[in-house]
Amino acid sequence: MHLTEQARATLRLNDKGRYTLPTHGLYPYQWNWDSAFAAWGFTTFDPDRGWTELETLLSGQWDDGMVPHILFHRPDPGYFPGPDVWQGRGPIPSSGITQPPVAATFMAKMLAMDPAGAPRARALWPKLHAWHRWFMTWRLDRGAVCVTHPWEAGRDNAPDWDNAMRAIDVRDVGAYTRRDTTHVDPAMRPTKYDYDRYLKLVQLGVSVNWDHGALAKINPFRVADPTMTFTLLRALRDMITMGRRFGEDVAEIEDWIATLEAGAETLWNADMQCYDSRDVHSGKFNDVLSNASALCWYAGLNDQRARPAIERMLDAATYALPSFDPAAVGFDPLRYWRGPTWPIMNYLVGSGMEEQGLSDLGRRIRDDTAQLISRHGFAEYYNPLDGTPAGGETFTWTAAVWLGWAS
Ligand code: 9WN
Repeated sequence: MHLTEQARATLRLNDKGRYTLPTHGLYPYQWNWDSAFAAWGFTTFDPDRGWTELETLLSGQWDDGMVPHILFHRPDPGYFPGPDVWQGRGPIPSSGITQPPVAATFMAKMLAMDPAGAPRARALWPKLHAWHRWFMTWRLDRGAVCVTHPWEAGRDNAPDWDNAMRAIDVRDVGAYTRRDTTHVDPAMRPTKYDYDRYLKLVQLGVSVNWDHGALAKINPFRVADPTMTFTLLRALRDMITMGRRFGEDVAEIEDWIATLEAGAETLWNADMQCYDSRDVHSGKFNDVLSNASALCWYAGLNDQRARPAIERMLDAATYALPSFDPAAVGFDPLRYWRGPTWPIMNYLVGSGMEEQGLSDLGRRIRDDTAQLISRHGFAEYYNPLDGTPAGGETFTWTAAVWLGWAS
């Protein structure tokens, strides 16, 4: 079967009717940013199904505007922590945190591919607007967007969180059974040290019924994050373009963009020459060079300062952009967000580079991603040194990246 047909078959395989799983087994629910990729991937061959995906995602929106990172449509014992642990308070059982807000940007892409979907996009626009307002209300620190849980950033065990994770007291976290390590090799996954802290943060959220104001007061983990800041910045730009077309008032969004642009500058680590996460409690940078810095171009910033460090990371890898600097202590080419290269990030970074005139680097990331997929299939992520596929197989976002960009 030709790869494009295989990619379509992968989306169909993971399709649960109105939403798409990232992959069977390991991730048996609807995840937020995965779903935006699924919607876009479907739109390349079945736009109606693409729009339905976004509609389902936004049907899980909480009263306060937050769109959860996981929607637990149907219980599945194969994943931990499930709905009973999270106790989200939305219309559909959910987690209590969100994920990088890429959905508006993918909606704009879908609209360009399928202009007939305009009425559906128009109906979703206010919901996305409310979600973005939620970020601006609850999550800013000096204009940069904060995460309150490593899972929220979508880059779970990235070294960015190591300092903040150390401050979490896990003595009373209790016993629990992980399920992820029954699906994939534990060497590719976050450690027990990480999971104890992930769980503790969930327990803290539940203890205040996911009241964002109350949680901010007791949460030891609050990190201003380039991924969140840059994805929101980009989403807002796309919201303005779509909002004008739909006759919406976009003045407020223009103000938000100015706030986030100033906030992005507070994430520039001049010593490291990269955008870096900043621990809100200590006020210090984490001194981590990761692929998140390279999202500045996706955010619409024409920033030449960030190029040399990213180019160094690319040169140190054989395939595409590693998630963590290969020259740094602790780089691990197989362990999740501490080294591997990820199609989801490669697309966001690579397409942003192409838009901002760094086409040589963007093309390189695109070609490498295409090579990884054609040699090793639609894996969740890959070893950037030798291309070994890792994590879940038949992965939705990798299939979508093939259909929308790499093919
Ligand atoms: C926790 C589904 C998700 C992705 C994240 C990725 C991973 C979950 C997990 O899988 O996180 O949210 O259990 O490891 O890190 O980016 O959305 O694919």
